[in-house]
Amino acid sequence: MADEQNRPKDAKQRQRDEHRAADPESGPLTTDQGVVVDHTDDSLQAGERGPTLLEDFHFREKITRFDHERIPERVVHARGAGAYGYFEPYESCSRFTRAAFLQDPSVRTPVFVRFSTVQGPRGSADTVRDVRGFATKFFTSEGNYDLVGNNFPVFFIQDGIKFPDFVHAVKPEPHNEIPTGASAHDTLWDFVSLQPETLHTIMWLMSDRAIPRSFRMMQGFGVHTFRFVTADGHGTFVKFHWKPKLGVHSLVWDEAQECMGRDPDFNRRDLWDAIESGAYPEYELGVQLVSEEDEFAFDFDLLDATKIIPEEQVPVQPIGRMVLDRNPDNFFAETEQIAFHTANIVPGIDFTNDPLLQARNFSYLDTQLIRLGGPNFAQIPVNRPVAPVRTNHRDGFHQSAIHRGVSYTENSLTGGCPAIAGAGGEAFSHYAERVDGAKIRKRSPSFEDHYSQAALFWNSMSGWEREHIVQAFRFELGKVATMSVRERVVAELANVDAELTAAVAAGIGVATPPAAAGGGAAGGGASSGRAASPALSQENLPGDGSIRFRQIAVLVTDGVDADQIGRLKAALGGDGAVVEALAPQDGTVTASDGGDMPVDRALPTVASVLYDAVILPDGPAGALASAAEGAALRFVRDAYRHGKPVGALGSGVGTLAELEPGVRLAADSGGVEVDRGVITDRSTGGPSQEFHRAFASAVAAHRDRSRPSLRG
Ligand code: HDE
Repeated sequence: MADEQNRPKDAKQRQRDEHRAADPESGPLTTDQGVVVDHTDDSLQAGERGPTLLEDFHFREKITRFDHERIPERVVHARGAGAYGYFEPYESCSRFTRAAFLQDPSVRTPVFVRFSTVQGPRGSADTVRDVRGFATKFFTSEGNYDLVGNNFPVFFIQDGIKFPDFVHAVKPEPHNEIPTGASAHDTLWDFVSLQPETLHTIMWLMSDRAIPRSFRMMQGFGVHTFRFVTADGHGTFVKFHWKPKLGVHSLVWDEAQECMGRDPDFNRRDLWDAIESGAYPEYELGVQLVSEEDEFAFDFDLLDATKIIPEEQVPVQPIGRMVLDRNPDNFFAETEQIAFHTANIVPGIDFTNDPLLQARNFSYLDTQLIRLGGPNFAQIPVNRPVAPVRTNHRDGFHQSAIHRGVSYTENSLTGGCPAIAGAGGEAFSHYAERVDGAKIRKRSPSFEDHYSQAALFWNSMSGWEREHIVQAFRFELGKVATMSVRERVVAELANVDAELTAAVAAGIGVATPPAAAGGGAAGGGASSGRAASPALSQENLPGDGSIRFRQIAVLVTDGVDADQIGRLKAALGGDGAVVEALAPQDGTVTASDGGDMPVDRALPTVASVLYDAVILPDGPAGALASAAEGAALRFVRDAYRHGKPVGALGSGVGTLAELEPGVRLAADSGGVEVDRGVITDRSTGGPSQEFHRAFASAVAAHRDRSRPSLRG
């Protein structure tokens, strides 16, 4: 926080200063009217045991204000976490867009990003299986630009008119409001079974992409095809991609479920703490560009939001980077009141006729009107553009500007101001796309193929990713009570891949249907063409090898070598990781030299699922196992079966074998051994540089996929 005060402020941060409430330390408690209050713990009453008096304006104001604290939560994406930061382009993008914030690498544009889950209410757990929202507001010099994306590149439906149906299906069942934050129930799968267009995105939802380890470790996508426009009016189709510097990493389902109980704020806390500690999350913005001449060069429609453009066909070009470096001051004022709108665009960016995007361009403004209680929500500090605002809009609920002068165009009384810029120059002008056609309520035939890209996704997955997808389908469909729904989903899967279908069917008590001829491929579903896009596999998104703000547990007990713990903390902490000494109880442990060594946390208050890796240091073998009464044992077993890096030093190797008898240890070579993410060094005194390097690279790789327990 001290650092926060010293850093130079951008335009948005300076604007926030103007709106910060009075510092509580600057004077005594007052009413909303500024009257100083003498006492706030007892209401005004007639006599010591008498009734409360209506004239107690402080009491009435305090209670009324409390009664009115809540506003409607977002109908979708209710649970979220946000942060401020900046965006800077690598070089001028003037060849394909005139957008001012994409021109000058020396200009940083302030941003606010809100990450979210979709289905659950504000108080639901973070680690549910769900799409994650990735919404960015750029406070550009030409006005606010909102890129309201998700961590999947595709969506469940093709036309926005179906959105209420989809959301009603995925939300908890209407009669009992169960399940919270989960898609594993009848209505969602009934909808899926009847709407083949959902299938591609359902494949993503069943993959580990739906349970990210961290908001810092997931991709973001604009989903729709948008349009870039140059200064001379030339249009280019564009898809937006955010790529995290730390790579794309996920939880496994067992961990995700346990996290919901151990720390329902798992992702939110990670984002907050990482920023507080200075480990700023960073993402690269990339674009896929398609010239207008190539609009019909694909075997899918660019306007269909259930399709990706495979990166092997159109490479992603990096154009800039975004860093999130400030937490908000107040969750409600900022993260809750931020109002995104897909129609907030700036000169140089425009829409396409994607029917999902067109619907969103109506919905987001409409939703803010009800959620934020009227049309003046752009005046809420977090939403205020840093570009000047001069409108003729007036009045309405919560008007906070004191407008002067007349409010119509044209006028002669205020000198014709605000002036009309006219076409060209700094003004936004809509891209002059030629459109003509009959009014029809009909889906374009070019949107018809629902299976090829579902199969493309499946074909692109590595072995472990496929196993996790099968397990996810089995879990979700296994929770569906209506057998005919399970059967219909499996019948749909038969259009994607025969192996997938058989594996899912076998787990949920449904007969394997005959292989469908869907997607035009006889016998094996659409996958039999075996087209694959390696860019879709998380295996190919490892990140920059950094372990910034990864959480590493070191299990300690009396007799531990305190110097070794210090060296571990220095080495891995030097890489940016957080290294914590966990002991059976809080306070201190007695180190081998007889001194007290501070403990960071008591083992019973944490769990392996909250850490990325664990180390058993040198110390009396077995002491930890007996002292921790199961907490250490469970910790190490969970870390091992979840494929996390496990390190052991000196006699810690013996402790590891005692705690997890299933562990496979490489033969003692007298140095550092690495076997399937288990890094050991039986010599005393470490960690050696070699151990440090091997362990850090295992943490950066996130997980060893070959542990038998992970293979289902
Ligand atoms: Fe949204 N969506 N959406 N959505 N969406 C909302 O707006 C909607 C869609 C996304 O952190 C709502 O302010 C419709 C796709 C994010 O504040 C609402 C359709 C994508 C967020 C709404 C879609 C998204 C929202 C609810 C189909 C990814 C959270 C509250 C036509 C590209 C933004 C709000 C935040 C929020 C409507 C589909 C992403 C109701 C009608 C596709 C990240 O306006």
